[in-house]
Amino acid sequence: MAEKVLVKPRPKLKPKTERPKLWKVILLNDDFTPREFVVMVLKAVFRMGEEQAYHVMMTAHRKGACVIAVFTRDVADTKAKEATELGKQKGYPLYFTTEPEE
Ligand code: TYC
Repeated sequence: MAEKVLVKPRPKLKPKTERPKLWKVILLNDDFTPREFVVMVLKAVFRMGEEQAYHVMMTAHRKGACVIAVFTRDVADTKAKEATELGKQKGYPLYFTTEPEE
C-alpha cells in the first residue's frame, strides 16, 4: 500500500498590491533668494529643464508654495535637504519641505 505523504499546506502569500506612500517635495517662496538661483537649483537637483524650472519657481513666487514632484520618502527627504543646503551655502533662506500624499 502506498504511504500517505502529508504535505503541509503553504500559507498563501499576501498579494503584493500595496504601493509605498509617495511624498511631495514642496518649494516655499521667500523674499530674498534670487529667481535665477531658484531656477538653477530646480534644474540641478530635480533635473528640470529651464522652462519647467522657471514655471515652478514663478508658481511658488506668486502663490507662496509649489509642489515640485513626488518620490519615495527617502528620495524626497534627500532631495529637499540637498536643495535647501545649496541655498544655505549662499546665505539664502530658500526652503524645500516634504509631506505625504493623501
Ligand atoms: N520671491 C523671490 C524673489 O522675488 C524669488 C523666489 C521664488 C524665491 C520662488 C523662492 O521658492 C521661491 N527674489
